[in-house]
Amino acid sequence: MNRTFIIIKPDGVRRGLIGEVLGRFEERGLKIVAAELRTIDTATAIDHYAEHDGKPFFDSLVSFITSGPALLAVLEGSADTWRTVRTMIGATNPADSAPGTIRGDLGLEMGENIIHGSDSADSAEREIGLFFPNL
Ligand code: DAT
Ligand code: MG
Repeated sequence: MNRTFIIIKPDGVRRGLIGEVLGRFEERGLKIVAAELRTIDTATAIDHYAEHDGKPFFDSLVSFITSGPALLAVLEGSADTWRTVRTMIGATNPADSAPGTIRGDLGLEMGENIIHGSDSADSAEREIGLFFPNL
């Protein structure tokens, strides 16, 4: 069992894309082992995005991710699940996110880019602990 963490960001929830995005993971064969619709509080958002603290987009990133309900989920696969999910999400820059990926099919913005996915096994463990401490 190998897990990773995703957030369908407030833009994705607002646009009604929860089913579309979770459906892609389910069709791929990943199992949803936890899911919750939650408006992330500011302290948790700052902790989650700590690696970006000090960057010019940090404040807008935190206010965006806390701007409304987000869908938090833990996905489980057999191995390298974080990497499988990142590949399905696509590149951060919309100019580089390939068709067939979530961002490449559904988004066109650098900030409001629908979904977050952990970027390493260590990040996955840290983020699952931050958002689902009882899991
Ligand atoms: P990712 O979400 O692909 O892991 P990241 O961790 O580098 O990307 O950045 C986190 C989020 O911050 C990203 O989804 C969108 C926003 N962001 C990143 N770089 C940015 C930039 N140069 N300008 C504006 N927003 C940016
Ligand atoms: Mg990241």
